[in-house]
Amino acid sequence: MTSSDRTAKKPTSLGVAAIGYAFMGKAHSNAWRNVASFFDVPAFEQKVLVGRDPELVAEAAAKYGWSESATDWRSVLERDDIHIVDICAPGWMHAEIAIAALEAGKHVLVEKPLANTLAEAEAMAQAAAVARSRGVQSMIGFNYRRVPALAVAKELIAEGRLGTVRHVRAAYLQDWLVDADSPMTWRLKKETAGSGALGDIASHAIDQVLFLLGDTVTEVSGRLHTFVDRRPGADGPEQVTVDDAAWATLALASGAVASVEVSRVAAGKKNSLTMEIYGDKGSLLFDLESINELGFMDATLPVREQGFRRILVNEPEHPYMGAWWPQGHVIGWEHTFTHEVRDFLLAIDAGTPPSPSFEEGLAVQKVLAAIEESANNKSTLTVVNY
Ligand code: SOE
Repeated sequence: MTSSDRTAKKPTSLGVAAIGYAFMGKAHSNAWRNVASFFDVPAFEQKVLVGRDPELVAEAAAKYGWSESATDWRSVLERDDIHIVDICAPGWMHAEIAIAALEAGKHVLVEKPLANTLAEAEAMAQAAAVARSRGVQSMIGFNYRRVPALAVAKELIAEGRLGTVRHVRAAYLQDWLVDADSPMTWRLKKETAGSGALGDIASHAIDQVLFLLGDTVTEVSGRLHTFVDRRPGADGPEQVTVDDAAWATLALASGAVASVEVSRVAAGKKNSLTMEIYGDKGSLLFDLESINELGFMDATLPVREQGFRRILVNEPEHPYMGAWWPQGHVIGWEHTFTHEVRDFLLAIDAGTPPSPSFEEGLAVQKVLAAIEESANNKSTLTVVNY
């Protein structure tokens, strides 16, 4: 089959392959397994789970609802019964698999960050544009766009309820590396992870700034820091080659300014993505550790009535919530992946490009690269070229 023959045809049931069965593979598998029980989505089948270790991947496939397992992703891409490839493998594998899958005519969902390097991200965005012209869709898994409270935040900002947004504080703080004896992992090596907290979690925070404000970044100043530069490896201490924490200020095309702060060594902060958005008519507060809540301050109210109110984002009127439980029956982190898979399936069915696209993933990657450049050069300003 030549690549020009690989225009997507509409099958009666979409065959899905997922690549990777660790943390993200498990989260995505859970979404594939549950999505049709709650949302009206086109017919699909969890066909095959791919991983390197034959026994472990077979065990994971059986546990997570996949019909089969496989160890060679290339042979899976050759199958006519596979229409969707969900890439949950680490970032260093994204570009090769995603580009091959798109060229094979498969719709691709890929975990964030898009890639470990700007060059790979650019090649992926290019491949996505070519595939899209043939009806083949692609999306990057910035799952926090599918938190109902953040989707409501975006609606309120777009409706002008905050007036002109002046500044944003975005922070993503974790503490899983606070112990200096915490062992070496692939996430702490530049060659496998690309960067540390920067690519892993600042990518989410930056994507949220762009998503919520519908804005673009023009200038960046950044700082990276590694607090523990050697960690126990299998044969003794090994060098950590990525950052533990990162800081940046971003100038946005609208004139707003965002601060971004991320850390894996913030003791007590387990998985706290906080977004604070301040406009001239109101403000919004969100914390992932209270995922069902959104704080809203309406500065157009009389001063004596002003103050942050807590919106419990659990009503059927709220995005995605009508499909779940009665009011007040809260949802959690895993639901964001179910929403992501639902939106991806609907976009494929409708033939409309889903968001966030690979191009949107590339925009985040450019900001990450600019933060790194600014930090390395100790320069106060790095211009982002869109
Ligand atoms: C680890 O820091 C991690 O699992 C990230 O890789 C995810 O993207 C984030 O959602 C939670 O933390």
